[in-house]
This record gives sequence, C-alpha cells and structure tokens, in this order.
Amino acid sequence: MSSRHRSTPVVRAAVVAGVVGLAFAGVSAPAATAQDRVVRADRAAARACHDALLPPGTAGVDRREVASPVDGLVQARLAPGEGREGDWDLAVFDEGTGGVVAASSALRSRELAESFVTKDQRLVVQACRYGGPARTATLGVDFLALTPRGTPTAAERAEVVRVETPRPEDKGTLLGLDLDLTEKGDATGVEVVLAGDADRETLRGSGLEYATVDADLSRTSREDAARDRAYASRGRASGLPSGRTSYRHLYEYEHELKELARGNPRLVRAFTLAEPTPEGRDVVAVEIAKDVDNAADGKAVNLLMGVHHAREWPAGEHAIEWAHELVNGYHRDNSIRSLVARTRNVVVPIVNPDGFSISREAEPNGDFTRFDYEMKRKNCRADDSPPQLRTGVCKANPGGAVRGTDPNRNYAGFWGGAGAGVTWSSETFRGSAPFSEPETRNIRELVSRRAVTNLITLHTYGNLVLRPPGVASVRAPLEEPVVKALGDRMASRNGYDSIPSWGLYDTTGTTEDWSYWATGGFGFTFEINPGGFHPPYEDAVVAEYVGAAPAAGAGKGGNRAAFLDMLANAADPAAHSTLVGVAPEGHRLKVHKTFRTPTSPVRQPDGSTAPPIQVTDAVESTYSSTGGRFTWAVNPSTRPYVAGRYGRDPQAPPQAAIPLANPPGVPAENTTFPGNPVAERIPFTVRALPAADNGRFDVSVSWTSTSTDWDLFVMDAAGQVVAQSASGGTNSEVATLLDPPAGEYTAVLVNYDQVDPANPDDWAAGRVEFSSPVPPTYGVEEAYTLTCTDRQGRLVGLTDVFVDRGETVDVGEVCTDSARAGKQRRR
Ligand code: 0X9
Ligand code: ZN
Repeated sequence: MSSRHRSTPVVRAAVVAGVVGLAFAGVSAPAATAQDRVVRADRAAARACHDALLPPGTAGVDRREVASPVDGLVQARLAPGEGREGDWDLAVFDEGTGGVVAASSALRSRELAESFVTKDQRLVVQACRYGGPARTATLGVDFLALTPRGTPTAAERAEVVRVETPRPEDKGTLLGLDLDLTEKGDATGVEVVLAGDADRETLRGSGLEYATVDADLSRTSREDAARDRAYASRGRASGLPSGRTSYRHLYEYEHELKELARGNPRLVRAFTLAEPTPEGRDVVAVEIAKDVDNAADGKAVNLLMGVHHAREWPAGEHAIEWAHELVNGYHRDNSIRSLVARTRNVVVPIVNPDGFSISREAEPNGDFTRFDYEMKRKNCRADDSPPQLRTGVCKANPGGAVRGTDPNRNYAGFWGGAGAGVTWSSETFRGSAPFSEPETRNIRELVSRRAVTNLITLHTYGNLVLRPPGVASVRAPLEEPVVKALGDRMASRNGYDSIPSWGLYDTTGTTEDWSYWATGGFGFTFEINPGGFHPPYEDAVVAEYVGAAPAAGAGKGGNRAAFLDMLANAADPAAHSTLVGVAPEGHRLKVHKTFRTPTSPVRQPDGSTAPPIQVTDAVESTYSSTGGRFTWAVNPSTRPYVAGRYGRDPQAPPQAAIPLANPPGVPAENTTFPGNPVAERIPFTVRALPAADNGRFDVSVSWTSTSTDWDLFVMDAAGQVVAQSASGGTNSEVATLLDPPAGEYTAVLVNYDQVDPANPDDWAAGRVEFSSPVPPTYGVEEAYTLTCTDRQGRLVGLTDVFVDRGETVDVGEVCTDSARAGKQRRR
C-alpha cells in the first residue's frame, strides 16, 4: 500500500521570510492529492506508535514515505477524518536507521509531530490507530527550511550571576531591568541569567553588585546532557515509581498517560483539557480515583501540574511519577490506597506542551540567546509580537524563543502588576489580557469546575515551597497560619525553604495567586532542585523525587513525601469544607458562585497605570446523588480575597526604643564578613509578654558620607543572622525583623569601606525601634448558591449555603424540602 504513495509525498511547501539570525528558504514540492492525505486502518491496536517503524501492511497502521526537501523542520499533523473521532497517533522515522525523528500521541486524532531533519533525508510517516471508532484520519506534512545557528559567539555567552539586592528597593531596580530572573535566591540576592553582552551591559549599568555563579551555561548544558546519556545507558531502573532513567519526550508523556488509563480502567481516566494550544496541540491529563468515571462523587480534588515553563523539564517528570505513584500505591500500599480511595487526583504533567516540545527537541545549546529554543520559557503565542516577527513556527521564527506569553503571569490574580513583563519579548510577558492564553484557560476551567481543594504547580529551580501571595503589597490571607503550616510540613520532606512567594521578589498573575484567592483551594509552587532548569536526571528527578543524596530532601522523604502530605491534606475534612444532606438517587446537586475580582492597576509600557480590570469568575462543584445521605467536599464559600487579611491584635504596647551605644574606636575594614568576623557587636534584649508585644523591630544606624559603607547584621542568641541591611552608596542602614521572638540579640556593625581611613567616618544614631503588630482585618462572607435538579433536569431545590474551612454544613433534604425552590415551582 505504501509504495503507491512513494512518488506523491503529502508535502506542502512553507515559505518564510529571511530574518536576522535565522535564514529560511521557500520550498516547493508537489501538491498532495486528497486521497494521499487520508490514512486508514480497519482495526485499532493500542501500541506506542513511536516505538518502532512497523512493516508495511501491519494491522492498525498506515504510512507515507517522504524525502525532506530541506535542511530544517518537519511538521507532520493529523486531524480527525470523517465520522466519529477516534484516537490516532503519529510518528516520523528515519527510513535508513529506523530511529524515531518526531512523534505525537495525544488522546484524540489531533497530532503534531515536529522535529529537525536534513535535506534529502528519507522519512517514513507512520500513522497508528490506537483506539476508538475512526477508521481514517487526515495527514499533512510540512517542511520548513532553516539554517543552523552554529555555536554562539563570545558576545552571546550566557552565564548565571548572583545579583546582590540588600535593600528593599534593589529588588525593584532588578525587576525593572527585565532580565531573566531565576527563583534561586534569598532575602538579599537573586540568581539571574545573563544571555549575552546586552544583558551584561544592562546589569552593569544598574549599579547593582553581582558575581558569577556559572560562567558558561552552554558548557553546563552540554555536560548535563552527557551525564544524562551515561545515566540512562546503565540500563538499570531508577528508584522512581516508573523506573524511568531519562527525560521523557512529549509523545512519551502522552502515550504513558493513555496506557495508565488503559491498564487501570476503573482507576485512571485520561482526558483532554478544554482548549488546544496556540500550535494546535491537545493538552493531556489523567484523573485517578476509585470509580474514576463518576467525577461528581463529592470527593476533594488534589491537582498536581508541571511545565507551565517550557524548559523546566523536571516539573513534568515529578508530576507523571506522582501519577504512577498513586496507581502503584493503590494496588500495593495500604496507606496510599486509603488516601486514593478518599480523594480524586488530577495530574497535568505538561501544561505548556508547545513550549515543552520545542525545548525538549532542541539542540542542547543552553546559551539562552533569543534563538536558543532549549531554554525557551514561555508559550507559543505569536500574535502579540510586532507584525514582522509573527511569521514562522514556534520552533523556528524570526522572534525566536522570546516570542510568547509567560503562562505563569497570565492568570487573573493581581494580573498586570509588579513582576510581570508588559511587552511581548519579556521573559515574563503577562499576555494581552488576564487568561488570554489557552494554557491558563485550561487550568482555570479545570479548577473552576471541580472542587480543587489542593493544588501544587511544579517549577524549577530554587528549592522552594512557595505560598501566596506573590506580591509583598498584598497582605497575607486571614488563614496564613494554616497555609504556612501546610507549606512548612511539605518543606520538611523535600528540604526546601517554605516562604511566601513575595519573599524572593514580586510576581503577579501566577497560578495560585488566582486559584487560592478566587476559589479558596490551597495552592503552592514548588521550585525543584537547587540549580538548573533541567539538570541531570539522576539529581533533579530521581534524587529530588525519592529523597536521596544530593537532594536537600535526602533521608526526609523527598517530593514523594511532600506530595503525600498534600494528598493527606486533601483527604482531611478539617482542611476544606463539607456539605452533608439527603438527596434522591439520580438528582444532581450543584454549588456555584459568580463574582468579579479586580486585577492590579494595569501597568503600561510608558510607566503609567490603567485602572484594574474586573475579571468574572464562575466556580462550581457538582454532586451526583446515588440516593440517601451524601458527604460532599467543597472549598469554603467565602473567597480568601474578600475574607480578610492576617494580623495580630496587640496584647501589650510595643517595647520602648533602645539606643545602641557605639563602642570606642573603629574596627578594621572588612569586606568579607562573616568569613572575617571583625566587627562591632552591641547586644540588645527583646522583651516578652506581658511587658511588651512587638510586631516588628527596626535596627537603624547612620553616618556622614555616602562614600563610607557600614553594613548591619542582626543575630539571634544562636548566632543566626535574622535580619540584615548591607547596601552601598547610602549613609544609613535599617534591618527589620517581623514578629521577633523575645530573647537576646546582637547588632553587628561591619566597617565595609571608609571614604578616608585616616579620618574614620564612624556610625552614630544607632537605635532599635519596636512597633505593634498589625491587627487582622475581617471582610465579608460569601455564600454558594446550592441547586438540586431531578433526573429530567428540572430545578427542585434552591438555597444559599455559607460554609467555612473545616466546617460541615447540613443542607438537609435540599431536593425535596427547599422553600425557595417551592416558591419558584409555584410561579
Ligand atoms: O517566575 C515564576 O513564574 C516562578 N519561578 S520560575 O523560576 N520557575 O519561573 C515562580 C513564581 C512565584 N515566585 C515569586 N513570587 N517570586
Ligand atoms: Zn517556572
């Protein structure tokens, strides 16, 4: 059958304008006939289409042979054929070696297999009917010429530096530079990627101090890839639930999720999220629960997602391993079985498949230049770019890898504010509007229509468990203590730091700053591993997941245990809200709520701000009655956004200010504290209740010349630095500690630099000032509308329900005994 097609390849030509950095050429090829484009198989066979090039005539498979007319990209696409849609997959092989070149294995028949090919390379496009009723699908193959970039020039050398941001305003200065900030950092500095000389100029011009952490990211990237090859070639299973030893390709994720579902039909359901991506890919997820098909069974939903950011491969690996963990555990481990039986688990390993596929299939250049697709972060949105940069495909286009929207700045939560890019080329571009991207709308729809009580979104890197809010100016939620406790517990397993997201720097429009504030479901970001977006698999995936050296969670359980803690929290009624009552079999109960939440005042490219946008959300949860009493897990009816803000009522006045006396003399200059301990040390005492209630202290010192530099550190009785202020170019320092525990402290003054050492400019006016805690604020309470509809879809019950976290509300016989529904029925 295939030989018939040998001379009429289904090739369409792609013509892309030549641009700087990448040269494209037009390609001409014979037009394909309609018949060539229809692939057919009379029987389905559930197999991995990408595993092997099968002989012509194999059942369930059709094929086409083509020769690449270009050096560049092949793009093979499938679309549903006529009639009912089934599940077809696609793989492109090198005819000579039989090696897979590209593949796609999503759940339906919309596939995009894309990768690099060379001119005259002979390819076989293999279409596989995996399952379902469709005997045919429609195939298209495009080729796109491009010129390889070659190795980066010296000016393109990418490095990681640590930028010192000792003063609060330094973080603002750094954010304003719009550089590629990592999530690795602490109170006084952040690691930043410099993609080349232009970035180096920008940073130098800012006056911020910085030091190199990794001078050659290209080399690191090549070395990491080599280590990964060596690790995988040992041929031994890893300690992961799947035994996997190497980073998966997108098509492997897709195929594996389907196979999990096929092998466990009552426990696992694979499904496609609501909208395809900008490049037309389906986004694939699995749901794991006892009697999985009854999604309206009233159980709390625990959601784990990965790869909002294309280059953050470990995030997808941890997510899919968690799916395996739950399935294996359900069969073999009593405690996991019991947790799975009481919850519903949704896993979306790859939220941004367009970006991930590009990053995963790219050459490991790791040079972070505009055309380094391996280090692409964003999605594949092209139409926010200038018109001349909108051409080409996402893997090869004149705008390069910087084209696109940052999915983790596109959620509505505080959208448009600090820490998000305003223009198309920013690595943190927020998009044209809140939820302008299909990838974020997919998650919005999932979270809005299910009682997602618990959510973790996985990223790399920085060893962090982050909780809302992402912006310092948004005060902590009223229930900060419980959110913090949950974050801290998970961090005790993976060894990460548990902090509010703003603790590193401000961001707006991130996942949980929408999901938590709008729905009340707990939401955390994990930043996996201490260094690198996709460092060696053995460290960033295996060790971080199972909790083995060199991970910070070694011996503590690792992310596996952290995810189990989150699952246990989802199973715990004290951590969400519960409705109980009685409903006849076949009736459907629904709680829903529609509300508007303002974004941030919207920052404009010219530095001005426009008024906030009001974003309408509709959240709901459905319960399908099996008759009799029900127990239904939902989120609290009041949004954390309006419920209030955390604080503490003062129990006593704050302590009186303490002057810090300057000891005689001036210590020697010291630029390497604490390595060199030379400094002046002044002790002070923080009093306890009932004498004083301190919400914070501020230690301040000043001196005469801004060319002199004193640095200030505050240590507790154990010698830990609990606050510091070490800026340059000022004549004062202020170090702040919130909620300082009572005890002995020491202010440490380091003589960093004297304008005139012969005539020392000593510090003066040292003080410790105390302030009261800020009281909590309490907002309004919101209700759900609860409806009951009978088997015919008629409304038979209607009431309002207020329910708090940890509370169980009995709604009684809501379908048969609802006064409001009765009134409506009589009308
Ligand atoms: O910037 C992000 O979207 C996340 N970090 S990453 O390096 N993976 O891109 C973290 C967002 C939340 N963090 C802060 N508010 N700092
Ligand atoms: Zn990320």
